[in-house]
Amino acid sequence: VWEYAPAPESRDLANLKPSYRPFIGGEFVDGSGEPLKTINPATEEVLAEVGTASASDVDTAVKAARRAYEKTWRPMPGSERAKYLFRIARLIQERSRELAVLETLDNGKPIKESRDSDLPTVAAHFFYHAGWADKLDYAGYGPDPQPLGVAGQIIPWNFPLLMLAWKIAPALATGNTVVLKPAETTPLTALVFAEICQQADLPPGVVNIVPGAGDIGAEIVNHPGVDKIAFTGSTEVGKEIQRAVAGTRKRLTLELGGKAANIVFDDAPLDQAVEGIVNGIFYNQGHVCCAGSRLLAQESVVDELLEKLRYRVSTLRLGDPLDKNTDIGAINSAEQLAKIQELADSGEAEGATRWTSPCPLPDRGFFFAPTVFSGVEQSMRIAREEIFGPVLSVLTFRTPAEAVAKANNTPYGLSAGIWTEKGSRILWMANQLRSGVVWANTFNRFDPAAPFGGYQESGFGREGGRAGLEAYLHV
Ligand code: TXE
Repeated sequence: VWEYAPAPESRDLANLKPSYRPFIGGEFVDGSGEPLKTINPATEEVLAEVGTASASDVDTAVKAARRAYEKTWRPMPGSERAKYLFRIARLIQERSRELAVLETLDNGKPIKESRDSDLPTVAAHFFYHAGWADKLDYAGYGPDPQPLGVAGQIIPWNFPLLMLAWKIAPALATGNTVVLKPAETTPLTALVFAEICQQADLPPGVVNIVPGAGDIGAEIVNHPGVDKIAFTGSTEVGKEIQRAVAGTRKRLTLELGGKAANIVFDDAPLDQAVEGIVNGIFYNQGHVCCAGSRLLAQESVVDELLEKLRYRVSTLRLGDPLDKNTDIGAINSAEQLAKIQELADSGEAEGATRWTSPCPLPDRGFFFAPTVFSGVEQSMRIAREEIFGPVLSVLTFRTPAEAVAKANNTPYGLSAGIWTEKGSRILWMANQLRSGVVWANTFNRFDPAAPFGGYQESGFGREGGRAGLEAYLHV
């Protein structure tokens, strides 16, 4: 019998922390927006009430960012900016346990992921960019490349703190100041990050955090004082932002949805591939823009691969995200759960074979059992649309050329995976695949030195590496 014990931490954090308010000009302020309640998706309990920003708070934040840009951050030598970024990186490490627990409570992701993957990668991102701050001339941009100014940054709920790091670290390293809006369902770690900015003595106005819903994101996008917009989220909203920015002087980078192919050849070490497939689609409940949501298996091995895969998936533990043995946590919101259910049902209705892991589901909270669809055709919605949940669609191919054609048969183009022993095939495939990232014999590996971003409707611009710096500089 499944016994679901509510996480004690969720009750401890039920009170409003003074910092769960907008952070503008170096201070936590009472936002004049309607307060929002953020819930723990594993228990459906209210975690905290968060003060939100209004349009006029966004205006104040942009002005604070502009002042900081002109008076302190832009004139400051890169070597000084680096010190602040190193300090922030170390404070993130010092507070990583608190941040990991809070991320898990607010987002629903397993603690072993937030502790062992999100938080170390967040810190690494700040360390990496701290290293660039005084070396931009070595990046080949001349002795003193100019920043863009004030960056408006809008992030989603799937990796709340990591997406913040991807946005804020390069912006600050290159001398820009920021106004960032976290997602409405996961604002908490961004506000602890604001506390860290205070602890690090970051000059007021360099980082401003404005919690709120999509309308506050739109206020940032449309504000005339913003020089650059960086957005990660749905393709739909990305297109809306692109339309809003068209005809203005604002620079734009978009990191949007995906429908990645994870391609397994018959010479691949299958057990290793199974681990990569599981990691590719079930990591973070599949709430990953680069998730390997389409498995393309060579026809000669599909039966063996499916058998191994179903066995392995049935061993995944689903449940309390704070339990360190949990592999699959909660779906972030009721809306996202409904979207996953609807798309999975469409797969069945369109004739694919549905297999669901026999794991028990808790009787409250938003959970969805790992699901594998076989016999999937390219025309089916589950092969075309981003599900953003723990649902894998399995298709087959015979030749490398057919694998490439099927992998590229998507309006997206964020990532892909290849599993084969043949190095020459990896190189040929990587060159043929229209996607920003190609992993070979691994999946979902992230490194701040490696540029990440999409082709086609997955967006444009890169985050990470040298290319990520260019997104915040006049080069
Ligand atoms: O995204 P939204 P949602 C995909 C995924 C998911 C779907 C919907 O398929 O199921 O999108 O998720 C802010 N102007 N991805 O609805 O709405 C919003 O407040 C400016 C993939 O959560 O795009 C939030 O901060 N901002 C993706 C952020 O945009 C606006 C990650 C993202 O929310 C806005 C998330 C507007 N008009 C979802 N409307 C990925 N690439 O990883 C909303 N926002």
